[in-house]
Amino acid sequence: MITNEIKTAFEAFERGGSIVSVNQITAGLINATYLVETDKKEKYILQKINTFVFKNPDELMENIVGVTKHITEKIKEAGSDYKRENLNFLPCNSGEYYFRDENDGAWRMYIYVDEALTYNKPKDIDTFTNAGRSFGRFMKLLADYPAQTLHETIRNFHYTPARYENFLKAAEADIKGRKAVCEDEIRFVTERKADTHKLTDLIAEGALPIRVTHNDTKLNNVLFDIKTDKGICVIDLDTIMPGLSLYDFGDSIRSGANKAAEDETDLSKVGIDLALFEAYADGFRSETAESLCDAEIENLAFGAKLMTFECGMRFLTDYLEGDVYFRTTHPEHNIVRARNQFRLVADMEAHMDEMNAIVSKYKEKYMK
Ligand code: GN1
Ligand code: MG
Repeated sequence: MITNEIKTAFEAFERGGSIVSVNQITAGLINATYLVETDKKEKYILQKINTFVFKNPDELMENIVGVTKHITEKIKEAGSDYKRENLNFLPCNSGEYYFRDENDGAWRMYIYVDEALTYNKPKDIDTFTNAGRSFGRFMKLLADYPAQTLHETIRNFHYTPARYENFLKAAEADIKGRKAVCEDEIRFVTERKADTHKLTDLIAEGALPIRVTHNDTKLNNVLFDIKTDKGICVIDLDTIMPGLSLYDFGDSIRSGANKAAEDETDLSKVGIDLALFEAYADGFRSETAESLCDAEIENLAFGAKLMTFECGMRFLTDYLEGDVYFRTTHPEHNIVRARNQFRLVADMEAHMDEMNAIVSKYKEKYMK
């Protein structure tokens, strides 16, 4: 629907032409995303930034513009098509890369990548290998980007010990009176307290390198080519921050190698698909063969478990706090998601040896 606020925001980017259609894309859980088509047959993605989640759009866009420009240079050097293999953000009439409307809404716009699609579930094994390649390549393209210049767009985003503290506070406050129905889930989390600081301890010891990472590597954050089914580029760049390779590997496994969707209610369908785990490990390692150190490789499988655990804990926290963060479609949505993620964690624990064996296999294949 072409609302006045969408029209005003679009016009701030001075692309000329008038809007002929607007379609909302609801795959993401955070921002409001619209595909806008004009009478000049141009297509754009117009996004209203969720400023409850991303409190500082200036810093957010500074990160994104810096990183996408860097990637564009790399793609140009390689003689490839940066208009397709990267997101191209547009400045608005003030020269800034986002527009503030009169109600304090923050909007940004980039050129729509045509003939592309996203998957919520891998279509087949190859799709997921290609997703691994795409996120691996993304990390590689940013290997020489100065991580210390990036703003922390969400504080402590994957700092799991802080997520754990927030969870404890939410359970303690129990402002919605929901604690009684999730005692089992609360126990599941507290029993795994030791896991929450395993990676941060390794960072403190200097054993794991800090890299520029995407941090939200859901399968549906990769654009695939309609014709070739190869990954074109990665999207949803809001959480690019200094991080661990294990976060990027781990969140992809969490979201794409689950046998079921993250909000499947029938928990008997939930579990780790080892063939998909292997496919992703192969794709990711093929692009990171040169860069990952032994301590990273040794923790890839654990990273998958930790990202799943952390996400489940975040869903549970949001449920306890009254669904203020993630987009939900019904009151039980967050607790359903939390139960689903914890089932996946338990299944990964049962298959940890197999997951580690797969990682070792690809360690040999991509030996430096
Ligand atoms: C959110 O925006 P989207 O839907 O790609 C969330 C991720 C969660 C994911 C769970 C900024 O990702 O961290 O893993 O939902 N993004 C943010 O589906 O919090
Ligand atoms: Mg997304």
